[in-house]
Parts: sequence; C-alpha cells; structure tokens
Amino acid sequence: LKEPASRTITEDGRLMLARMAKEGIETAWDRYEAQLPHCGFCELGLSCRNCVMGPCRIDPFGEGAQKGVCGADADIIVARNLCRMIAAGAASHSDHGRDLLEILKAVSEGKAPGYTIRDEAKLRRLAAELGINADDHGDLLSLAGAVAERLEEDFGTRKKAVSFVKRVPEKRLALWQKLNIVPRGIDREVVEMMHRTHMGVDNDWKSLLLHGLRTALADGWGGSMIATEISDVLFGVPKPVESSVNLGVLKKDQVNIVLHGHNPLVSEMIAQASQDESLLELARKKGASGINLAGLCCTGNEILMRRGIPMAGNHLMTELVLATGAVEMMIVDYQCIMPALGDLARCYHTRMISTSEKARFPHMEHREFHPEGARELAYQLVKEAVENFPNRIAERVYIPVEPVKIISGFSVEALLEAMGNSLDPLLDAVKNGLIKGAVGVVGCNNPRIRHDFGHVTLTGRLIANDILVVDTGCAAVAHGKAGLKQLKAAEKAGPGLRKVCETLSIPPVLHVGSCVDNIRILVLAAALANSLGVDISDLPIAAAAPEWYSEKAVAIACYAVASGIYTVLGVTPPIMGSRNIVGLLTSGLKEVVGATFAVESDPERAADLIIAHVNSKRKALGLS
Ligand code: NFS
Ligand code: SF4
Repeated sequence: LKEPASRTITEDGRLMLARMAKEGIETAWDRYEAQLPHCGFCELGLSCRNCVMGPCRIDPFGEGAQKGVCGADADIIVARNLCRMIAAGAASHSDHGRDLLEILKAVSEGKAPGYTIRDEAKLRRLAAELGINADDHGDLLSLAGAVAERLEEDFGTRKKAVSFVKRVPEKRLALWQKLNIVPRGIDREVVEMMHRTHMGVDNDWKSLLLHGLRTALADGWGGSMIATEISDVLFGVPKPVESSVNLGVLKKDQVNIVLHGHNPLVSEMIAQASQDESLLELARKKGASGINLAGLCCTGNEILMRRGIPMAGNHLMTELVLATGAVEMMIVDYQCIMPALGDLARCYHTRMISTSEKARFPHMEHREFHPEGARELAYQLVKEAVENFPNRIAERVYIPVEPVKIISGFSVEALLEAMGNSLDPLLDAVKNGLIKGAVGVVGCNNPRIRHDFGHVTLTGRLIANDILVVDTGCAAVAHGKAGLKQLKAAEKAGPGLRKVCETLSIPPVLHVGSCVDNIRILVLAAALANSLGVDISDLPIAAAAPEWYSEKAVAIACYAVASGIYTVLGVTPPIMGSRNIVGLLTSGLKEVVGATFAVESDPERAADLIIAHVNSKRKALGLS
C-alpha cells in the first residue's frame, strides 16, 4: 500500500487517504497506479484513432512504422492530437459561457425566476463596450437581452472577430492579424479544428498548430471571457471576502451540502435556497444546527469568490470529501466530476445529484436544472438534503482537520478599487522593483504529481522572490490550504512584495477565481500593457500550470502563450513524439507570438525558469 504522504502534501488528504485505505475504499491514486505503465505511444502523442483504417501508431525509435495507413507521420499525428485537445478544452469553457448567456436571455424575458441582474453597473459597462446604446432600451431587462444576443453572435460565423478582441492591446492584435489567427467565432474555430483534423484535411503541422492557437484564443477572448463577464452580471462582481478551506469546512452538527462542478447557475441557486428560513427551521427539527454549504473545484471557486462560501477541496480531494461520511448531498453540474464519485458515495448515506442536461454519472440521481424551475428545484434539493441528515451514521463521520482561513474575491475591479481606482500603485511597484513581476499559477491536480506539491512549492518560491502570484482553479485551493491567502502570508514574501501587501492589505497570493476566470488575468495584463504602451509579451509576467490534467488546461495554456504570456507546464503534454512540434512550442513560437511554453516537472526548477524570464523582461523594459 502506498504511503499517503507520497500522494499528497496536505494534512487532511493524508489523514483521509489513510482512513480510506484502511476501509478498502479506492481512489484516483489507486486507479492511476493500476494504469501503469502508461502506453508509450499515447504518452508521446504518436497514436491516432481518427479513422478506422487505423488505429495507427508511429514507432518513436525509428524502427517500426513511421507512417499511419493514410501516410500521416509523427508530426501530423502529434499536431492533430494536440489540436483536438485544444478544441475540446475551448468547447468546454465556451459551452459553459453559452449556458450563462441563455440564462441572461431568459432573465430578460422574465422566464428565469430566481435569477436576476445582480450587477447593473457591470451590465451597463458591458453594453457600452459592445456598442449597445442603453437609451434604445427602455429598461434594464431589455438591455440585458440585447447584451445576451450580441454575445450569442460571438459563437457563430457572422462576425469577423469575437467581440472582446477589442480588449486586446493594439500590437498584439496586429500580430494576430498578420498571422491570421484572430478568432472569428467560437463555434466556428472549434468546428474548423474538428474538420482540419479529419483524415485528409490539414496535413501541415504548422498550420494545424496556428489554428490551434486561434481556437484557444476563441476560448480566452471569447467563451471563457463571456462566462466570467456574464457570471459577474448575474451574480455580482467579486469583492474581497473572508472564508476558509479544506475538509474542516464540513460541519459535524450541520447539514452539509457539497457543490461540485463549474457553472454557478446551479450552485448560486442552491446558495439562495439554503438561506430559506423554513428550511433552516426544518434542519433544526431534524437535529442539525444549520445548513452548511461547501464547494469543490471551480463551481466552488465561483461561490467562494462571490459569497465567501467555504471550499472543501480541489480536484483530487473530491473523493475524499465523500469519505468524511458527513455529506448529506453532493450536487454536481459538469466538468472535472469523476465518474467514480457516485459509486463511492454508496458507502455512505450521501445523496448524489446530477443537474445538467448534458452530464450524467453512474449511481447519481438526475434532477435537471432549467431556468424556469431552477428556484423550486433548488429549494426541493436542499429540503431533501436536510431530510437526509438523520440518516448520517455518527460513528463513521471523520472530519480530520480544522479549516484554514483565506481571503478570496480579487476581481480586476476589486483590485483596482484596492489601489484607489488606478493601476498606478501596481505599475509603480513594478517600476521601482518592489514587485519584480506577476505570475498566474493555475490549473488542476493530477495523480502524476504529488497532490498540491507543485502549486505550493512554485508559488512559495515566487513570492519569496518578490513576484506577485494570482491564482485560479485547483491551484487556488492548494495555496489557500497552505496558508498563502492570508494577510500574514506577506511574511513569506520577499521584502518588496511584503511591503506592497502590507500597504494595500492584500495577501501575496491573490485569488482571481475559477478557471474561466483566467480571463481576469488577461484583462489585467492587457490593461497593464496598454497603460505602458507595450505588448503583453513585453511585461514581466508568466503563467504556470504545475499539476494540470485536463483538455481545458491545454486550451488555457495555448491562449496564454498566443496572448504573449510565457507558460510553464508541470506535466508533459503528449507531444514528445514530434521533435518539430516540441521545438516550435518551446522555442520557435517566440519568433511567432513572442512567448513559448516550457515543460518542467520540478517546481523549484520551474521557479528558476520563471524568475529568469521575469528578470529578462524587466531588463528589456529598462527596469533593474
Ligand atoms: Ni480547471 Fe476547474 Fe480543477 Fe482543473 Fe478541473 S476544477 S476548470 S480543469 S481540475 S483546475
Ligand atoms: Fe491511421 Fe491516418 Fe486513420 Fe489516423 S487518420 S488512424 S494515422 S489512417
């Protein structure tokens, strides 16, 4: 049996893994080990299943087959596989964005009771940015409808470019125009990618990869950006908020409802229902002192950012949460929800509920959310969770740790407000060297990497070197658990960053949200570049995904690089079978988009790479 400490650096993770091992409950780590050794062809990206003349594979040692049945070589196969990953990732973020637009539209038509426009100012700012004249719209709802319709058009093919391309700094946009990679329509780029990667279409690995960048940009400056902006309109722009994180956020004496997935449409509605007086009264009647919500993964990040709802854990903690035996109900929507969860929950009294028309899971009860009935369904589900409380088996409940305090909620708007509505304090701190640069540390967990080790080690090194860290997704949860999201974490920062944190009363690691909220980093980077009159690729910034696993992470990494941000991956993508492609992504792209990828699984060495990059960018800007 594997030592839990070799699997995770977290205390709650270790204690719970030990307990699960004793009880014989399987986890992702066990299933990972059962898969070893991985298929070498697949790991290198050298296997192709795009048609049934195959499947084909290329011998990396040059002895066996060097071409598939159709004649595709290693470069073509690796490029096609990577490009399909980008398309899937972009599709996932963007389809989530589309779901939000549908709700906004339904709100505007009065067909989504329970949802409202919680941030009128943001809606008006967006409308103005999109060139929609508020005077043409008698009331707010009609304006909301116009915004929804305008952005829905970004998915199709009628436009030359997605709307938010106007946020891109001039030099960057000119570069994309030259390369012909301005994203035209979100669905269009994804569909075109599926088309190009069909047998016998695009067989030039360079042209495939360029369209890969365009597809990723349709995500970053399209689908993901829409998801975040419309979430802010419907649920409010996040402001700094205190909360807590780890398994200890579950409460022994309360009804625990865990919200897992990505889209705030469901979790926000449950959050509203859980405050209902009659349900609280029912909870007391059932012997609970209250109703406690906790988040997982990115829907957890959404409600943490906006409501301060505590976070139970990140991706590799999702099974472990169930093993507390203290969860009355887990409600999921889509993405990153392991199909293992429903089966695991059968060991406990936990009710497992799936809610999205497009996401089903074994051993879960399907209760579909639609805008018209969302409020009633949310109320009903919370009620059923409360009614499940007496079924909890007290002797099996194990909540091994106390929660750690965190501060979340740093939207770009909130950051600007903390700086007196100006970027100058940040720019000045960068110019005078108090802050050397900024890095987005983002992405998932992956059992290939000791859980949370990559995130926490890298981020610790960066802040100690006066580099401000902004984070999203599962990385943010790792940092929170490690205590890096508290004001007193400034003590772990270098002297310059520490001073800035103390002056502005912010932690050195700022939570900017879920994975679609990575676009907040793009927006901030674009604003910094614009105010210095430079390109994003000139800024002393970088990105890292130390423990990434998902196709969505590939799309994010690609739009970061295509936007000019140097990006370090902690897990090797399946590209090593093509020396040409590795060369292009890790060095050649510099000449093309002014940024590259690096792959480095050791977070200490990843930190060295990033620090060197930040310093070289400072030097080029004439900063010491
Ligand atoms: Ni991002 Fe969020 Fe986590 Fe990775 Fe999954 S939850 S959208 S993909 S695993 S960070
Ligand atoms: Fe083989 Fe070509 Fe078909 Fe891929 S597309 S499975 S390489 S024949």
